[in-house]
Amino acid sequence: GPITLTLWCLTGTNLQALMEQVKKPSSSAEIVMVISNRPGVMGLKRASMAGIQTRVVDHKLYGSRAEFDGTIDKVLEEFGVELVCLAGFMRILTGPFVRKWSGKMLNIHPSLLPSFKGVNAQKQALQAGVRVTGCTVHFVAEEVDAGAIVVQEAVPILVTDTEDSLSERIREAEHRAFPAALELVGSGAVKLRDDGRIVWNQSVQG
Ligand code: 3YE
Repeated sequence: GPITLTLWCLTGTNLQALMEQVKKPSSSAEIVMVISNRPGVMGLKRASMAGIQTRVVDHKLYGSRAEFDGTIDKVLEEFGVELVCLAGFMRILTGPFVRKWSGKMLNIHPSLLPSFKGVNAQKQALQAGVRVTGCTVHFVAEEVDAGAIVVQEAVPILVTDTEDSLSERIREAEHRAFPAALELVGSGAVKLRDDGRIVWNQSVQG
């Protein structure tokens, strides 16, 4: 059956790419709702224009990370969410929440992990002087940006690149990589084992 999906977003361009992906007849996914921790962001507008339900869970209104994550968890349960896609979401999630959604939560990061973890990955790549970087879609594990890798796409760094021009090239790669990872997990072609390693089921078309 169709897999239900939740997203979090800022500018929402990755959300837009996922919304376009799930419209395809071949897609194994359906977007059931979008959650944002920031009110008024573009991603919420994109979702409501497409008739997708939205919720704002503003982290500033919670006294602890556990209470914030607990509220998110309740909303995900309420909507019967089966897979969570973090698309521009910038908060570190707590261990209990991450463990509960293990194998059911993907994040996208703007570098070829395990290089350049954390914030400003594009700036880190420019400063390191590497000639190739990219993006990574990975399962979310408790250690930030360290979960099992599902899809990567390499992006060249040009000698003329600024942080903005490189970020834009990486963003274009993200709009291919995230939909591809969604389908791999949604179709069952890729699963996360209890030991945190990935299993590829080659009998599933993907
Ligand atoms: N949480 C865990 N594991 C993961 N969250 C994300 C990925 C991921 C995760 O793999 N356990 C930078 C977070 C890095 C940071 O320090 N964030 C601040 C807030 C900054 C803000 O609100 O703009 C914080 O205190 O959480 C998603 C990507 C996380 C990016």
